[in-house]
Amino acid sequence: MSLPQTESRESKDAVTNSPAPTAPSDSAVRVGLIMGSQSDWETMRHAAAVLEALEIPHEIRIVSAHRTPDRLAEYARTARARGLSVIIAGAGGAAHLPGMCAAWTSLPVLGVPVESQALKGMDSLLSIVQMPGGVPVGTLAIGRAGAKNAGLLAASILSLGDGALAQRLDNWRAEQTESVAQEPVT
Ligand code: RP5
Repeated sequence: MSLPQTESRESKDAVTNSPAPTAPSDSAVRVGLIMGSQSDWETMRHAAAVLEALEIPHEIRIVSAHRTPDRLAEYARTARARGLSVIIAGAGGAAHLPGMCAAWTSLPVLGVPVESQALKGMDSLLSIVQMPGGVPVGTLAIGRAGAKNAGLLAASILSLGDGALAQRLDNWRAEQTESVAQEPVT
């Protein structure tokens, strides 16, 4: 399991090679997975697991809207030019990360409300979902299911221009269907 990093091999390659936003190579980072804190990793690792299973190159960063605002601005403003196609942003509590990320970029931003201790993620959900008209964030469910579905939704978006990924995604869904038992274990 890889932990969130401040730098990754993929991102260095992406910056160094300055990939064209509309024509990424197979190995170019396509999804940015960001979270407000190390404490979010336990949730956001489920998004990373899906991206890994579907062989989608991605980078993982801690970017806090409140504690590292300049890092957020730099990350989001340069995301498209660095070749990213989708950003998954997870945060909890006063969860401004996805919304502020969407304010800085017109790339699709998928927001994952991390379950907070105090309010069970309702604070996170409402902070992320109630964006003003004009700056959208695609908001997923609270917690692990939301993170997993953010990975799958990112894959769906990317599959629009990637037939091989579309096939991997269909295979993933078929395997999921196969895995559901006819009867519960009693
Ligand atoms: C948010 O505050 C983070 O996204 C995290 O969910 C929450 C708590 O952060 P820590 O105090 O655990 O670093 O910004």
